[in-house]
Amino acid sequence: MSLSKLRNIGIAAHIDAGKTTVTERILFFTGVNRKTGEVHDGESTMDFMKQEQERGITIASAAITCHWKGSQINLIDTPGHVDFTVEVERSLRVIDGLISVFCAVGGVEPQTETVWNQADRYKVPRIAFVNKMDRTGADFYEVIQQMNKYLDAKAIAFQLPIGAEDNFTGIIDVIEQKAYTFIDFERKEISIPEDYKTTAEEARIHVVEKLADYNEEIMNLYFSEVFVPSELLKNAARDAVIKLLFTPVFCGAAYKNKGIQLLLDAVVDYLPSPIDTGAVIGMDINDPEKSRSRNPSRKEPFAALAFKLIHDPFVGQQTFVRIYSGVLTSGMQLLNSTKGKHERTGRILKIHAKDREEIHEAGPGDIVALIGLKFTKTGDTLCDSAHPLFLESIHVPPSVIELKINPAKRKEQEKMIDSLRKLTNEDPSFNMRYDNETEETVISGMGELHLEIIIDRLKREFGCDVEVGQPAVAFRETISHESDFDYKHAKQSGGKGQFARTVLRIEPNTGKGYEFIDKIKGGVIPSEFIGSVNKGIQKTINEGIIAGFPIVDVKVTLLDGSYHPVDSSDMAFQTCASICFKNAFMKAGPILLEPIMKIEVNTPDEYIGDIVGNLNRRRGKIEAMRRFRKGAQKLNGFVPLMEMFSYATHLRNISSGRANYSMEFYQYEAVPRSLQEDELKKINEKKK
Ligand SMILES: Nc1nc2c(ncn2[C@@H]2O[C@H](COP(=O)(O)OP(=O)(O)OP(=O)(O)O)[C@@H](O)[C@H]2O)c(=O)[nH]1
Ligand SMILES: [Mg+2]
Repeated sequence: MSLSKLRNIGIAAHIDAGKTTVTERILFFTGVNRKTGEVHDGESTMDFMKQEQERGITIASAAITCHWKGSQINLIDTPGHVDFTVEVERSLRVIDGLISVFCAVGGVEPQTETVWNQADRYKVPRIAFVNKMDRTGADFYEVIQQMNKYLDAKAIAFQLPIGAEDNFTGIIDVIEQKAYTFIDFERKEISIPEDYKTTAEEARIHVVEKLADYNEEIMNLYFSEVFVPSELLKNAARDAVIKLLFTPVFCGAAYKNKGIQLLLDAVVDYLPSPIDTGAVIGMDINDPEKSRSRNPSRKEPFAALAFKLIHDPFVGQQTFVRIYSGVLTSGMQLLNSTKGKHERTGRILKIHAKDREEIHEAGPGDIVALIGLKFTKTGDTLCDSAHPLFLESIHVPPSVIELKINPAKRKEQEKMIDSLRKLTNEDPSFNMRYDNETEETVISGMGELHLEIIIDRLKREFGCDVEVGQPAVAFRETISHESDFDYKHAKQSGGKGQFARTVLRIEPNTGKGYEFIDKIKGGVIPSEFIGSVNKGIQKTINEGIIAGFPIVDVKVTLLDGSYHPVDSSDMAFQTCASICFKNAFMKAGPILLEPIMKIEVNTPDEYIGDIVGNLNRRRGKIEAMRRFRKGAQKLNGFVPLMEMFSYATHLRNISSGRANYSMEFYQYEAVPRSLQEDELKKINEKKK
């Protein structure tokens, strides 16, 4: 198959918009499945995890391959719930095109905006599908307006719905000026209904006008008032989609089997192949200023990105990679340039939801799972060791909720840690740490649901029963100003003593993480111990100082020091640096950082006063309020996560269950000075 016939695409949207249902119907209409499995019956092919089936939601992204009109489509279905946003992130990183799904009633919802921004970040061309046209309140034109207003999507209708809600009976193809209706599982061409003729013609003129902006040939025809052929319009539209200039909008009702075949046509017609996407641009491994590119060709050196790890009880660890260039064969030696280590690929598998097929070779554009990799993690580059490069990694949001976890049976401690480690390998937004003071394991993730799923998986997949504490906020620690400290660590206890001295300067490094600078001159600390100093500091950084939370955003400069030819050692320098750093930290105005969340509340008008009042009491900041439906408003703002536990119940009580909300991480901010003292006391008391 020619690469121009390949479509690597994803499907993303707000929770419940119908992504999985659209995917299921795609499987059905392309002949992969003989029957349609419903998400709410726990019978979809894509949502095959037990936890997904029980809850009727998608948790992990799943991939499937199908064929349509001579093209091969590799499709990744992603979850909509904010807690699993890293699944969207990694999928967007490796796909060439996206179907952005909208609910015809809900329009642009909070997660739609998030996903849209993520797709912008990875520059993924997209088309829009307005689903659920059969639902009460469905309004195709309103959704397009919202896309333009809130997403700046430059959205244009490429289809028009015939009727809406219960009367949604068909779809008009604007470019071809054809109409279709859907009977059972068939689409049938009909003539455009009389009362839609003018609207349909106007819609086509609108498309022509828009495309004239990007295409000279169309512009000339338009000005000479000559009919613009459909083929020309489609080619120009394809070009504009690939250049991210605009978004064609399609519609349907997946659940009612309406509009899916036309959506598949649109995927083939408008979304890019790896050839259209062109060369992937990476970085030279020695010089980040120099770019290195790879064309999607079998003749180029091998380059691929690992984007997902799954622990499979039958085949062991599966590492999913997207290949950009070159050829991969089983047994081949590769360089993991991110880790600086060599890897040998074992078997190569093609994955279809939960089934797998072994293949012996894979090339540009392929998405495959590799067995047998040892060091590779999500976001790592795999490449030809003779032609190394770094590819852009994957953005991972911080984990903001944590809880303590203990094995139900004491002797299962090791098994629990081992299982948790496997889960952290799979999911970069899930972390674990050991609290030295309380001698307990603490796990952290994106939200309460995220951790609930992890605990459920621990039980079912790993047979590991655990006891957990209450979810709490994952704070961070940092400093507010610069400070220096000079510390000498000297111990003489019988035989060989310990000696090390370090002088450290620490400064705030907002948003830039941890940085270590070595300014030692004249070998006053031998080079072999510089690494020990860094290691000692990093250990302390992970453990925290004022409340046991990881320290972020500090720049540490090693200014001076001294050593002893006999008594100095790696250990002595680690201990010295750690104590020196702790002292400098305490002098530098230590502060506690708390996660601030972006919140959106949808509510009928009558509750708005109570909701705003309540959010204010939770230290919330309201940014905007807008009407999104008659008698209902959307409220946007920011709130500290710490104040938001039990908010769901509260909101239900205030609004008699009629308001709903969604929340996602925004950024870390300092806990207000007036609260820090109290908070620290609470945290440290809990540990006792
Ligand atoms: N009326 C109507 N319901 C639909 C339509 N498409 C999907 N649904 C229903 O909406 C619910 C959610 O659908 P899903 O396909 O699971 O939505 P999703 O976007 O995959 O949800 P997450 O993966 O959890 O974010 C299910 O009960 C579907 O049957 C549609 O076109 N019309
Ligand atoms: Mg889903």
